[in-house]
Amino acid sequence: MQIPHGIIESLLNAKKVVVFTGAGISAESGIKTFRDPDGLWAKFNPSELASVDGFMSNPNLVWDWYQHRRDIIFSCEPNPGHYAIAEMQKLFPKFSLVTQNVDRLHQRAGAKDVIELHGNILENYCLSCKTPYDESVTAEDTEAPKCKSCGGLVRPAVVWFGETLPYDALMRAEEVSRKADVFFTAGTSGEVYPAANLPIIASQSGSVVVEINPNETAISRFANYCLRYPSGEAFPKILEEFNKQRGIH
Ligand code: BJW
Ligand code: ZN
Repeated sequence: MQIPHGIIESLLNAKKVVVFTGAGISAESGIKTFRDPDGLWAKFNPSELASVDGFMSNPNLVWDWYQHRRDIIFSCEPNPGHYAIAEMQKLFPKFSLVTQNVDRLHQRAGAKDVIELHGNILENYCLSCKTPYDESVTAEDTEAPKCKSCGGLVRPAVVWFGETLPYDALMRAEEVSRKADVFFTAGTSGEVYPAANLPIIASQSGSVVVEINPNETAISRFANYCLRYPSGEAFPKILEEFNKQRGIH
């Protein structure tokens, strides 16, 4: 794989770097994406499984689906893409990692201060009173637990369709995107808003936008460079080239 020199040159001059990730970054860890031909939404209905209405109609079905996905995530490991991004974080004065992923694999690879736009799948809270539910849940818990404070239904701490994103996370993500010298968008289809605005904001603010995705996406046209490779190969290669060149500079 050849990394265009313009990407490395931009990184050598960059003070502020943003990496924005989606489900594709975890694909090489064995976690399914949503919109690929074998993705979750090819088999499951998002309005049944990823909305408050769906959860209210059939809480135990939704809970069980998330328990199943948690089991898969626990059995998976971060891949070379996650590790290379965590390494890159140490190399720039200002580096922000913004993810739509709920799997916490970036953190398990050592990344710090990850901005999570769509929550996380490991925690839970009460649908009614919003109190965090700190009891540990195991694969045997196939029914949605009840809140200890109000008896309401406990749900996973992810962001479903129709729900607003965590305000602070979204504000920080938009701000770092506006200020980025180099902005990577990796493993995301760019179909889901408001997250998909971030590469557009970066592009309109003059960042060098690099897309890492084997396939063309809704946001490819905003990218200065498109690397059509899996992120588990592209990020380690970028890191290697960058380290080589920075030794020379
Ligand atoms: C690889 C690879 C490898 C493969 N290496 N790459 C019309 C216009 C604008 C907005 C809307 C609209 N209609 C409705 C909306 C709003 C809606 C939305 O955007 N819908 C669109 C689908 C049309 N958005 C919302 O509802 C959001 N909230 C909101 O807008 O609040 C304001 C509001 C409130 C009330 C009313 C109206 C507005 C919330 C969105 C929440 C998204 N939640 C999910 C589920 C999380 C929980 C869970 O995990 O179950 O988040 S959906 C799912 O999609 C998940 C993801 O984070 C998100 C994005 O997906 P992602 O990461 O891009 O994955 P894929 O599968 O789409 O793409 C994977 C990519 O990887 C592909 O391109 C592959 O090629 C690539 N790939 N292998 C690199 N090895
Ligand atoms: Zn409650």
